[in-house]
Amino acid sequence: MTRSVGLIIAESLKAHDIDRLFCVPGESYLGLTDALNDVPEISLVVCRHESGAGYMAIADGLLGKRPGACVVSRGPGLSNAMIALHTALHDAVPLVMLIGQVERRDMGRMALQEQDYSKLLADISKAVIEVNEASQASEAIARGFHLAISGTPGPVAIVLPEDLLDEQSDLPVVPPRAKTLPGPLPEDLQQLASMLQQAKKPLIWPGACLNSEQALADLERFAEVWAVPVCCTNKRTHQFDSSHTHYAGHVGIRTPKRLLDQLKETDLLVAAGERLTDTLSQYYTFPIAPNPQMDLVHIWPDANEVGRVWSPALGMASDPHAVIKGLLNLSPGSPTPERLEWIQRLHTVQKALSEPSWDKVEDGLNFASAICAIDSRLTKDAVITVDAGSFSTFLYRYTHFHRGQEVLTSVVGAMGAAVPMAVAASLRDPGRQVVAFVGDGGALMTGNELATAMRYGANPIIVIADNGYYGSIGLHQDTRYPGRPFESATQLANPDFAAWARSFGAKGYTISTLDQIDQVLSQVFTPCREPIVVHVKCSAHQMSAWRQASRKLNFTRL
Ligand SMILES: Cc1ncc(C[n+]2csc(CCOP(=O)(O)OP(=O)(O)O)c2C)c(N)n1
Repeated sequence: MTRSVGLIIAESLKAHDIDRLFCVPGESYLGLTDALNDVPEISLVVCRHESGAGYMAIADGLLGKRPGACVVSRGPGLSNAMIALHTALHDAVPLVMLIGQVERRDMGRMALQEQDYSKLLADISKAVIEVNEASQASEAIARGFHLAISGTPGPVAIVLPEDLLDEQSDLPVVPPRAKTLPGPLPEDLQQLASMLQQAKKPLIWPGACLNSEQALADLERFAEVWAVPVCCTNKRTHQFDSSHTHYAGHVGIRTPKRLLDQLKETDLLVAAGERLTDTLSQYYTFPIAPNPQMDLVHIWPDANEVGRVWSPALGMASDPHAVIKGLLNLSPGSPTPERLEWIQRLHTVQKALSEPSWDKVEDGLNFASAICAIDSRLTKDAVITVDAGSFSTFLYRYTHFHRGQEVLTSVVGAMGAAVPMAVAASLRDPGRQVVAFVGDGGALMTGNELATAMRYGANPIIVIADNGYYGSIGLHQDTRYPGRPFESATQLANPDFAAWARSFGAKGYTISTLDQIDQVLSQVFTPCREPIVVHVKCSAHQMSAWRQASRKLNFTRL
């Protein structure tokens, strides 16, 4: 049947399980927005900023266990959306971003908002697919989705010239291409099994590429059967249940020394679908790059990544779930008493660090008090979205995460992810509890997506930790230049966030004192149709769960 390329693209997205497309509209892809009227299976979610659309697509993809998709306009639209490409690339999250382009006859003339995407996105995407032939439109979508999930997952850009979308074609929709999973070599699996049997203090770090429910259930069984403790790696705190006896704590950007000193005794570190990175490896010291101080086994589904920074004792270019399943079919032998003591010791140390104790501070709430009260109200299947900032240290320290929960964030630390991700999560599963945690800085970067929540009936709870500063950066300055002022670069003037929320039609509450916490939270954590914003007036002195500022700050709120 002859129809427009715009319609062929929409049908191709549907064939790839896309039922929700996040966008800010643009004149460069009118042929697609018009065609979507004829594909009712895809809902268009119109956002207030392209970064919001990109973050929502990332969250929707993670929850749907397939790439999320968004569409943005040429030049300026794409420029606003690039933060999502950056996060997807670093976090190894599949994402398909469609981008409008000028008409083909004008290319190279610097026509309105024209940009050469192959150059611009060369270092921030896995591939840029430029569609210049109607006959290749559907094939381009199939290739884009396949590339996004293959090897190291990541973002793919598909560029659609404006005039192409109105061209007619009778070509059929190209069906999705199956994911090809690399499996472990039998001899590598045997070697890993014998390393695990001989190790005195093995440790597992799961990561981005171990994310299906089944994979995480198998990881738990593997930990038990093979007697191996498991850490949650930087911000991926839902991958292993914190109450499990084999849970060995959260290793992230600032891992407390008490835990780190214990973990460093490991003689066999298995990074299972974890890229490692500078932040997780404590800036290349644990494991030491390039030659680790322990036996390192690096499992990642792309041979280019294994051995790129570290020289592992065993590198496996394999799907980590396939490795775990393979090990579950092999015999672990009996664990030694030393090994059992190791598991128990790590669990005890991490547990002590998450005990609900904190210092009282003068200039506002210690955010720990709010976090501990919220923790007991989080459901076992809550979606928790987290922005970048020091406030998140309280969440990662004091929350007792469960495996059925889902933590969504920009692991690489791009601000502005939490609110849009929470909106997307709430749309994906309206009955599920969705709670966003964001600082006062991040809240006003993408908090305008509250309007998107209102328009589409999403109802996340958004907790804003207002310490009056870009606190994380203030603390960095304080560490680098102790005693020197950092207010000029980091202090913020904030609105009344509860009133701000109400101006959108959402509900808004404020917590300023300890005795307001329970009273407010009991209203917040009851079923509600609207989004809810909880404005927590926090201490600036206690910006982090692990340390206070080295000197008295300007406590006057601007
Ligand atoms: C988009 C973006 N811009 C800048 C930064 C650098 N940065 C990291 S944390 C931070 C401050 C966050 O402030 P806020 O949201 O108020 O949280 P707080 O650290 O005060 O808890 C900044 C500016 C970043 N990570 N991402």
